[in-house]
Amino acid sequence: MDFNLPEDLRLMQAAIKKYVDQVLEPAAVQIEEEDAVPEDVVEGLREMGLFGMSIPEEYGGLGLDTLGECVVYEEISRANASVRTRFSTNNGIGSLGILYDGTPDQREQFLPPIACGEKTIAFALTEPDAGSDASAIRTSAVRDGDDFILNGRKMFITNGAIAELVTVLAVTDPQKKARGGITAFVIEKGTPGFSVGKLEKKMGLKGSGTAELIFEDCRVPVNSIIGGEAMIGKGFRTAMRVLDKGRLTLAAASVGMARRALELAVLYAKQRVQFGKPIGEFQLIQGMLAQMATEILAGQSMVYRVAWQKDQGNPVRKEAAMCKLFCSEMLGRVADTSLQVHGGMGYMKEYAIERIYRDARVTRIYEGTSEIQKLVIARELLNG
Ligand code: COS
Repeated sequence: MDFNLPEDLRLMQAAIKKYVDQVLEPAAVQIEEEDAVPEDVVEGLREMGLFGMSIPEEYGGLGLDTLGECVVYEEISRANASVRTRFSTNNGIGSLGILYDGTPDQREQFLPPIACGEKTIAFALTEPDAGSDASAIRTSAVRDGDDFILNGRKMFITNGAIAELVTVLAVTDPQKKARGGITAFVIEKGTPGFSVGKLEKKMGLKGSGTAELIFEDCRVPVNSIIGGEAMIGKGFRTAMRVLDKGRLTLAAASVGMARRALELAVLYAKQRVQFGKPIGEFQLIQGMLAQMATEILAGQSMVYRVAWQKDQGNPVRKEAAMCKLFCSEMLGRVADTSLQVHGGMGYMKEYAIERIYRDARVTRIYEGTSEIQKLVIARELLNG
């Protein structure tokens, strides 16, 4: 077994680390206050090719494998969780359906502008009455000649307000639902009947826009179906495959955030003097640091191994759910412990751990709650 990252990946990791330290860290306060990722930061992400890091080179992407993608997400997430979400939908949940199941024409048309970051793509599955129970979506797509007419509302859509393209899951056969009744469409901004609704105000992830999308008699041609006619009714499976990968990359991001929380705790433990010595000299603090570091290594090892397993062509549905479950829960514990090491200072906005603590909370919820991950794991154990 060789646990060394390939040379080209190590170079990329080093370049991103530099970008994080020189550009993203200093921009963190601005992102938080303005609740937006500044355009010069977005341009920097474009220049590094990050909008298309997992998209094959033939479509203008970097063509990184899953391990490479996880390493990048981990490194970027050390700085800021919302910067990751700015480009992650282009690599993951937004574009993957087109990559997996799109027609050759759809790939040619949509992937190059997504890969270079000229266009942002979002993924619209969740609805007010369909969160964990994804197959309960109600947005309908009714056939009318060579068109489909969509009606319904999507909520909590990351990048929804800024996206030029959206992958939308809609019901084409209410009787069949998840088994042949849900279809995936790719819909362009500006299509009559498609509009952006409410922008959410969130506890954390400031800078990552979360929007409601509204479809009112939105007419789209049959060739908006990802994969064309042949894929009518097969969209739920596409969405689930997309989420399998999304869960793994989110686990990698959780590891990156946890690493940052630990770095901050170590720094603080060395600097903060109480009872006449740095608090890092007290065994109770040392115990916290040791526990955090150990859990991070466990999470990172899982992610790298499962990413490698996926890159070998193995199914990883259960393992991706395990990574998401463990790493997001681990991040919750690490962020909490790091804040505890900071004491009262950690509760103050001027310390980065306050933001990380809030940003961490949603990782146990989005792209499938911890409870859904357990359900996926248990089903595989019992039925696999
Ligand atoms: N890959 C490929 N196909 C999958 C799949 C996967 N990971 N998971 C399910 N499917 C297929 C099943 O094989 C089944 O098709 P067949 O009957 O043809 O075999 C179909 O999809 C329905 O699957 P299932 O019966 O498991 O559906 P359920 O309604 O019971 O729900 C869960 C499945 C709970 C796993 C799903 O609703 C889910 O992931 N929920 C969470 C949604 C989520 O993560 N939301 C976050 C917001 S989106 S960013």
